[in-house]
Amino acid sequence: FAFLSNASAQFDANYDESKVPEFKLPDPLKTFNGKKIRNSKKWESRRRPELLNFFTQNMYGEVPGKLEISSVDIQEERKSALNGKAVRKQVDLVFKNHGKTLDFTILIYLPKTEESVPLFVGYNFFGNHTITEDVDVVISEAWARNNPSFGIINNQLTEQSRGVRTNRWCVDKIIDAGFGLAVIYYGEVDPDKDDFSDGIHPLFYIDDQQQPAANEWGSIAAWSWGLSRAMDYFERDEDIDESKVVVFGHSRLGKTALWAGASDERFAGVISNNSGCGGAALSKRRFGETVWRINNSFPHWFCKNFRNYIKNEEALPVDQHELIALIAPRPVYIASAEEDKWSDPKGEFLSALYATPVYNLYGKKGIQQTEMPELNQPVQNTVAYHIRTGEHDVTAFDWEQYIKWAQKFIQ
Ligand code: GTR
Repeated sequence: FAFLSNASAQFDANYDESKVPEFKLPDPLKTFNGKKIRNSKKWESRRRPELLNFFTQNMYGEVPGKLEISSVDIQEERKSALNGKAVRKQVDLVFKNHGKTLDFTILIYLPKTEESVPLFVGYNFFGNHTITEDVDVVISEAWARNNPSFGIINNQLTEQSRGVRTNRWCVDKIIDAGFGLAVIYYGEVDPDKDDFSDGIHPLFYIDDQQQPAANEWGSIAAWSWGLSRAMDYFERDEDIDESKVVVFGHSRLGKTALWAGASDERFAGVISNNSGCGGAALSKRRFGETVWRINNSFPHWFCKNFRNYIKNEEALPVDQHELIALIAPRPVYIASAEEDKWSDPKGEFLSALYATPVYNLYGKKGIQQTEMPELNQPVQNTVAYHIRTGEHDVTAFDWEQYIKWAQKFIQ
């Protein structure tokens, strides 16, 4: 592909509703062979598996095998963190396969209580130490994308970026609401660059294999895999209620959260914050970022088979509303931002709406209005949606809504 910078890609993307192509959305309640699905049993035995298989083989890619945690190393545990209101743990998960090793660290804050607690888990973009001012959070040595405004040069994280993303993680609000928060630096699982010689992928290579096969995992599936391994750890940690773990992610990490929730049914709920193309937004609308753009700018995110749909979205036998439907009947929250046109807010809303018939099979309430809600007016059912004012970001408003919704549907 010719390289297109994100700025120029955004410039010539379609943002005109009248230029959205006409398209027919596949019916989540009709099998690829045209059989109507009338109940949750048939959904689970026939339709859900074929959809999951399609997304696995043609979009995110298959994980080529199983790998258990080799060892859990509690690097540090403090009974009194965040001014005494929380317990803090930094837990290192180590993986070994084919003579190679990978480890990643989960930073966990839990409210102080005797009970096991529900938890939000999500990745961060620039290291665990960015989400809090807490000076005891260890700085990752993994490769990071340069970001001079955070003092990140030479792909190394330093003390200078401590606390720079506190605005995106309302740790105090989360703890005060009785939830724990676990975060992981995504670069420890797979550095976000078009290079399959690093991160988790090589641990699965056979002989002199250099990269995944065309149906095998890109980076989004690799990051999702990491979340599932974190879940393996939560199952072992008595302070965490593993039946109440909500996976959260923003943007590319929102795509990751959706895929983690779809592919691993142990997650009790999913929050997609501004996930856009390849996440909650319908591909067939070709609004903002498209299948072509995303594979062009980020060739490593999806499996190679997904390239068959570049400028060919009409050939897709699925769309992203069916990714959301794979999460049913578990609660899912899709959120957009008004100025984040690149992520196609309307396409995100429509996905939530068109996933609703699958939730209805379980007697769960999805999105019941066909028009998008007003700005900053969340609709919170088992399927929830909001569009807030502002840009592509995670804000206190977003977290306030997620907490309120999770208190109702998860806690
Ligand atoms: C953009 C990309 C989006 C979204 C975003 C992000 O460059 O085009 O798909 O993932 O990055 O992750 O912030």
